[in-house]
Amino acid sequence: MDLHTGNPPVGNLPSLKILLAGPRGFCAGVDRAIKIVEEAIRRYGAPVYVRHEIVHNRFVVESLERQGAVFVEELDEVPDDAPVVFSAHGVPKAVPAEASRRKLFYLDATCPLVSKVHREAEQHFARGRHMLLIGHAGHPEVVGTMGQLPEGTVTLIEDAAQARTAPVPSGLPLAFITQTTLSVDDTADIVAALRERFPDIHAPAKEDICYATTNRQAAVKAIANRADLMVVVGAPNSSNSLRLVEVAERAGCPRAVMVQRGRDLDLSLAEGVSTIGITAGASAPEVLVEEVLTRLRERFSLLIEEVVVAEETITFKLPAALVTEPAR
Ligand code: 10G
Ligand code: SF4
Repeated sequence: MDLHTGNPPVGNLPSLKILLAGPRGFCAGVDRAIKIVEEAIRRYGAPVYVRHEIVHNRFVVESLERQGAVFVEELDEVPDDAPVVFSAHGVPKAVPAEASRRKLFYLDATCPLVSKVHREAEQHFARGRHMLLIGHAGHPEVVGTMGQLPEGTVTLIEDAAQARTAPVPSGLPLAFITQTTLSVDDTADIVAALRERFPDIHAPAKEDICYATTNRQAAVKAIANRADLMVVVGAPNSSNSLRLVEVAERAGCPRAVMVQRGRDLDLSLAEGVSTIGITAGASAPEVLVEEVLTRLRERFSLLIEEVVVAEETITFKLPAALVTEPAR
């Protein structure tokens, strides 16, 4: 019996075991960000501009484009009379400041868990601490978090080697904060190196790596050593999805690949394999996981088992302007 469809094995197709990681796919911050764009289009009409991909997924971006969203990278591409939404990854303070100066109507889809890190950064700064931000250079969340504070007050730390050697200003108390989508294990190593070098460093009261990142990595670990191949549905610019590929391989899966769509999966990878694990990054909708299953059904009769390591019930409210304010 095919556990996913309830159907018996199809024809003479060879059977293939599928382990579906749970949780996988959309997190609460992504769900909220997409709803913000959809609701803005509904209230204000197209076009609604979005600064940066609302989340790092082409399928999501293209479906919002069809509804009337226009994606740009910078605010100067937004006309004065159009609403603009800032992406879920967060923006430097200069962005809303410039939007206000231009009297643009803007909605901030920054995930509340990223905004929480922004506030931590401000509080450390207010207490005179120099900040070490653990994260990946150039990633929009890192750009946004660094941009909460004046230039030169945050040092980016990308790995344990930098934690041991990066120059920091002398005589100032230190604190660290992190990007929300990092590898839990790599970050633990980096934090250990920082604590060894700076025993008095201030740490976040509660993990900056978010619940969704933590749960998706734990779910991959739970199935990695039972799978011959791990398929991660996600995009090459999606930090949290890239981490799932790494986590799978480090947790004992012989091979992990990322696919954006079902059609991207090279079926020859599944030949001679008995079990495939499947997960999806926080920005990848479940319909794309279903595409991967449909693709595999071209050659195999699937036996699907879902392995759930955590239940997620968290949701985030939409910005007040979309709940209370009448349409313009
Ligand atoms: O994993 P990253 O940060 O690259 O983003 P994403 O759009 O792929 O997934 C959702 C995560 C965020 C919005 C960053 S907190
Ligand atoms: Fe928010 Fe975490 Fe999702 Fe980022 S990955 S949008 S921090 S819930």
